[in-house]
Amino acid sequence: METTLVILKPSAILHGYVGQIITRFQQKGLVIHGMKMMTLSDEILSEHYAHLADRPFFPDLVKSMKASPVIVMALWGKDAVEVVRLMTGATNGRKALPGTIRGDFSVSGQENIIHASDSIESAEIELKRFFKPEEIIHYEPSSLSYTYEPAELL
Ligand code: IDP
Ligand code: MG
Repeated sequence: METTLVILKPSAILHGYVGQIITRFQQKGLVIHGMKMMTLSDEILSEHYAHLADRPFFPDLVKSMKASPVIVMALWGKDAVEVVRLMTGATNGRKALPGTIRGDFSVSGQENIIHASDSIESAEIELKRFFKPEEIIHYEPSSLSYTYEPAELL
């Protein structure tokens, strides 16, 4: 099993899409192990988007991530990192396939509704960036045997 980080960005919060997005993750079978609302600082955003610091849109991106509080989530499940990235869709909402979260809720390259960790390594780093250890609470719902086949639970 893996845990991945999702951020519901201001474009999700300000449009009122929070419930619909969380519902998608839950109906897929992902388990919420952590969730909180927070305001992002320049410091945490510079760290989180360090790979984009020299891009011309970086100041706009930081401003957009501070337009409202965000909701950060730790989602747990089999291959959770890959599953959530597939559900997220391509970065640009106009290119993201219908059926994905970005494909269904965004027509923008920047205002693309959610962040999702792009690898197991990134997920580990990003979960530590946004959550204190005690804010991630591991539990296994009793429905797990209806979510996965027995071999997948090993
Ligand atoms: P990802 O969110 O799909 O992993 P990244 O390349 O890591 O994509 O970019 C992080 C975020 O920066 C994107 O989700 C989007 O909000 C923003 N971004 C990326 N490329 C562009 C762009 O070309 N114009 C405007 N914003 C962008
Ligand atoms: Mg990324």
